[in-house]
Amino acid sequence: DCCTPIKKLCWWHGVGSTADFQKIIQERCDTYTQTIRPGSRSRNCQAIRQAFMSTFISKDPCKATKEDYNSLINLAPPTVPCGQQVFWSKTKELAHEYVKRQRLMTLEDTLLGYLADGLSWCGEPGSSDLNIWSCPDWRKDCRTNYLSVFWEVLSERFAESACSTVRVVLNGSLENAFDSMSIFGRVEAPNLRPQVELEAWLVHDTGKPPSDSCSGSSIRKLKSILDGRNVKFRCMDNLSRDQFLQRS
Ligand code: AVW
Repeated sequence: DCCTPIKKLCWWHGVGSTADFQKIIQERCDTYTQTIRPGSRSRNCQAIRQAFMSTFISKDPCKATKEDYNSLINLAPPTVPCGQQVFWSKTKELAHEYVKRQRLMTLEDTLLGYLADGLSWCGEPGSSDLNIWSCPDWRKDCRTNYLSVFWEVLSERFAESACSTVRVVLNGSLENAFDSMSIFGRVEAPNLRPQVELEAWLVHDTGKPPSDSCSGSSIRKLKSILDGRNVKFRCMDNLSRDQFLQRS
């Protein structure tokens, strides 16, 4: 059994909640609203922290639903100005480096994405504490865990709000730069609105040949998902990391 109670705590296969989760959320929220985007509509960070906690505290960590996150996301929808949106898949660090040099934004540049970036959280029934020992693993325990559902529903809302031209940074050093099982593949690409234009950039490790290209089967699959939604598509390949960042 994956959930043997040890000292009343379920023993899951994933990492436990980040230490000082509440404090980090509050501090990141204050930093974001006061320093990073002071121009943005003033937000109540205490209310956001409380709404975040109440999404998962005291709940079965394997029974997260999208609805659990609705009220939190409605407090701070992950929208960005038209034409500035950047998606990534297996290129997190590169995409963040890229947007820093441009006036562009990833999900982690929106308030909720910024708050949760790299953190882990889960609760347990009958307790008002976070489980700091372990949280459910997507593969070994359950897909409907609070962390996975959070990124899925936030990504869905982020993609639905896209307008004008948006970009995705894909990993050209993988055999399949487009992964239809990733969040970008399952959630973001299929939720782009008609008339949006997606620009895909296939970027490979500097000093190595690329392993996938715009004419490969993975990108054809992406193209067919977009065709079905009337989303325009452009694809740029054969760029090394250095070339990609220098042209930015
Ligand atoms: P992946 P995906 N902090 O590299 O296309 C911690 O295959 O699946 O890319 N974990 C995160 C974060 C984050 N900031 N973001 C996603 N995750 C999880 C949202 C999530 O479970 C952005 F807008 C994901 O499956 C990207 O366009 C995995 O880590 C897109 O989703 C990364 O897997 C990247 O997701």
